[in-house]
Amino acid sequence: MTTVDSTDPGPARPLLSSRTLELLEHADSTTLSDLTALRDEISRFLMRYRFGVAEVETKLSILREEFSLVDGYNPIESISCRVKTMEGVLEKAARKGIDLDLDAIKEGLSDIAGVRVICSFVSDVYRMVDLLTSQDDITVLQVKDYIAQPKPNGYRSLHVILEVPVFLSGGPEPVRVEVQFRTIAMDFWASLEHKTYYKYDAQVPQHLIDGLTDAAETAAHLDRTMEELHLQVRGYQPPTPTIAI
Ligand code: 0O2
Repeated sequence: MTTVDSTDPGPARPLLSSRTLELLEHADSTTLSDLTALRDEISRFLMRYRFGVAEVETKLSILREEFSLVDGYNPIESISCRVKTMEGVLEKAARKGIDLDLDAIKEGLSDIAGVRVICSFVSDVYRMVDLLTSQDDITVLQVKDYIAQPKPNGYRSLHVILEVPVFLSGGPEPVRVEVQFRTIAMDFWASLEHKTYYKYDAQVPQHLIDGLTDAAETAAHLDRTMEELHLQVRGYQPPTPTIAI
């Protein structure tokens, strides 16, 4: 009888593919040093975005904690961050017809660094956007308000593309970050819609498209209802409807 050791990692997988190993075996020293320089340049390029994301995340976390401590109320449910992989960056640059040159990519792509902020209510979305974008060191480059004007498929969120300075040894460098603000309901919808498009490779059956459009309406309605209830819990009295005589 054979026993299976669950801690056994199994046969070691090579770090590099056999094709890469073969190329490296036949590469001369100039090619190798070129490859090393390229790797270092890419690491430095992506590093700035990681720092940019960290700066924005810190600003949001400070606001979140201040609200919790002072108001006893938390307008931010969660904050998540990601920096695209170099593979993802190159794939998107190629798709958008941007030269595969780091300066052109820096100019042409605004979502290499991304932060997603999930708020409790729509009013919190706008409050957090204001509090973040009014900070002195933040430069707003673009705002896309898909809450005020949802996409035709029902997608709702508020996107801000901003620049935040990152203080490196050579001085400050502005880094572009895309911050997406949405409510829990909007996020729930967007993640299901994303999974659906991924599963069907964009060939989504019409009944699912229709279902998603309906669900977007339901999510928007839920956001409105939850906000009204929240205001009542916080002591706000909705105006009494006037009766026309
Ligand atoms: P990922 O993996 O989330 O980053 P762009 O393609 O970004 O240059 P666009 O389409 O004008 O230009 O940008 P927009 O409208 O600001 O949307 C960018 C991001 O918003 C997307 O990133 C998604 O994260 C999200 N998004 C926009 N529209 C939809 C939608 O209809 N459904 C869902 N689920 N998400 C959406 P990426 O690059 O597509 O992917």
